[in-house]
Amino acid sequence: MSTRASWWRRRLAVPAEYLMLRRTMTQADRLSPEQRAMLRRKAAEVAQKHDAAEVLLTRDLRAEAVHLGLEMAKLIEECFSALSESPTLQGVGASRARDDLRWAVDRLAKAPALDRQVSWAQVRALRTLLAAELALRHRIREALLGRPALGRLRVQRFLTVLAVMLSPLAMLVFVRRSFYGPTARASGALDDEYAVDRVLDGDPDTEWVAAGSEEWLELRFHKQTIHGLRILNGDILPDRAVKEMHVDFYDGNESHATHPRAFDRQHPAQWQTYDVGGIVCDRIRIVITQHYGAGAAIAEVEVY
Ligand SMILES: [Ca+2]
Repeated sequence: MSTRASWWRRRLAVPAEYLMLRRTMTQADRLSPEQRAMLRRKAAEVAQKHDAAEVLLTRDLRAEAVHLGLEMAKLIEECFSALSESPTLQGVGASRARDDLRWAVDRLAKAPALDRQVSWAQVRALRTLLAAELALRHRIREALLGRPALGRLRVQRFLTVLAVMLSPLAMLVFVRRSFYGPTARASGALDDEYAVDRVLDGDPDTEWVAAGSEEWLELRFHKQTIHGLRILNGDILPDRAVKEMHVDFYDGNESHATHPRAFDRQHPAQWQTYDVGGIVCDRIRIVITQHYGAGAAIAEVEVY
């Protein structure tokens, strides 16, 4: 009888942790603000090296791309070591991605220094390494959230589960967003309350607030045909909103940029719509070229 009870307890532990985030919060409390800031810097550096390695690969600069990939993997391992007790990094998906990462590092450890000597097998290993990083990125980001941000995430998950239980349509939307929906990242954020995922929560009263003056925000998703983009300017903080921006639509490394557009300063904030008429795309970057007041802010981004 006790075996049966413990079996069910183990089966329920994963969904219970997903909803309640108890262990995640306990682990978050063990990080000092300095440790969290240092690990966030490393995570930002990981994303930066990933992007740079992709650019180098498109120019066939294989050796330097491998070099950056290995540096990126080293930083990921450092983040993993510091966050190994976090439940978000203990699941099957995280474990598989980390195995892929180590497999790729083994194959790249002795990669030659000249581009022409880097084999296609090593290029494939580098692509595996980059894919593993993408799979780990949001997990590491979640493990680095502080208690207030985790509290908001818990409320968001409760509301999502409630909506799914009440509506088959909501379930379809949830499944589609889980597997095909965008994830967001940005050059920086003012703090946890104004993190970049605020642009995808469907709530016009929450927003991403940029940390500095020259900022960008990027959405990544499975390659698909999109018809346009809607962006709602920020209006929560009195001195933070976008004044001018342009949007780059990417398919792999091919990009199509829009002309700069201006936002009027309005309260409530206005939407800008970009109709692109059906293009294949896997990444959209919003580049802020001017802002009102102390910096930029965006409340919502919708891809259609
Ligand atoms: Ca929002």
